[in-house]
Amino acid sequence: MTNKKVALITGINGQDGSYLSELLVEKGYEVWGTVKRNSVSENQTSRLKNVYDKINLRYADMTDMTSLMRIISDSKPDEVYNLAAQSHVRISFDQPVYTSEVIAIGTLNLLESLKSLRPEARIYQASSSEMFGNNIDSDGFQRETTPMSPVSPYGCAKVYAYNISRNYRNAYDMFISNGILFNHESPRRGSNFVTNKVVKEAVKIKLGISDKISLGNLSASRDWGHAKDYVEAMWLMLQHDKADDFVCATGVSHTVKDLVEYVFGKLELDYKSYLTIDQKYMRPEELRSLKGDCSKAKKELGWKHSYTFETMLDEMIEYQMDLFLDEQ
Ligand code: NAP
Ligand code: F7E
Repeated sequence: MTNKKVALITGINGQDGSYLSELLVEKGYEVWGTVKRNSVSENQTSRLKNVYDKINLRYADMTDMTSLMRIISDSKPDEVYNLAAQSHVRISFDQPVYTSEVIAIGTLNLLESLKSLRPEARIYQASSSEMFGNNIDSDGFQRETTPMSPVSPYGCAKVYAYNISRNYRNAYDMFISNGILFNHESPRRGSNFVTNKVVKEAVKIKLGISDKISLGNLSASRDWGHAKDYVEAMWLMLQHDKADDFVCATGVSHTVKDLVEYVFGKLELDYKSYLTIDQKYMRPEELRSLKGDCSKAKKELGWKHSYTFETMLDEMIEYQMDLFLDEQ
């Protein structure tokens, strides 16, 4: 018998899952996580290398309720962090049904499984600023009370997951909190998201490995924070005295053009010599601007971010530079 708290993380090998598992292992939790079957297993757990020997991994898929029931029965979690998703917004236009099955029905599969097998578990639902679409309050911010009108299949599926989580919280008295997280990045960010794509391509140009970068909409703006700060907020939400919904953001917004200028400038490159615009990176409908007000999380959870846009990008640039120099 162990007195350790048990945490179950769906999508443990994603960007956030990897940082969260490190945080929870450090806090003394017994950590379990789901990994989705891929034809190539090499590198699938590369983000987990710091904790690989200390965690319990099981194959499971959000679309396969039996696999979720199995890992819940085996792990008997006190806390569940539902992070699994097809998380790429533009790809959600190419795969709208799959994206909805994983995020919307997948979340319902998980909640139904927990309602039957582990109703006392505290549950974190990974909700997203993409749910707001182009709604902005009159002071220029989005917050917990901002209406939601999503502009992508991903955003629509996340709104369903958000609503069903609130419904299960109220209907069945389950402890379920939504973290409405704005964009958060890190050296572990997938390289087809714009921050890591820009960093990686700029470093390749700097090292003479490449001479161009193609992007889509440069005028969209985002509130970018660091994943390490945001997983701390997930944990705080499940330690709170009541289940609730919280925005996590930095409150500062930059355009994609600002991002490109900063990264290329840091590497002493003029981006105009390398950049082309490619329509294939444009979205059928774009979310134009995000800037979050996280006053509620600050006040009620005592959460605050430590990284800025600049320090987060500096860390990503340094990481990519070291990676490419090691390979050469
Ligand atoms: P990520 O790096 O894309 O990780 C997603 C995880 O979900 C991966 O482990 C992935 O496995 C897994 N997954 C995908 N499809 C699955 C399925 N059908 N069944 C089981 N697992 C599946 O995303 P992230 O940045 O860590 O984000 C974590 C969560 O927060 C996601 O729900 C995302 O939508 C949400 N979110 C992210 C942000 C952000 O800016 N990062 C902001 C707001 C909300 P594979 O790698 O094997 O595909
Ligand atoms: O795009 C523009 C693009 O794909 C950011 C996910 O974690 O955050 C993320 O979604 C902006 C968009 O992130 C390229 O049009 C220009 O305006 O990095 P992104 P996202 O769509 O904001 C939310 C909160 C989530 O929940 C999601 O899971 O950058 N952009 N050119 C580009 N974007 C990409 N990917 N690639 C380009 O070439």
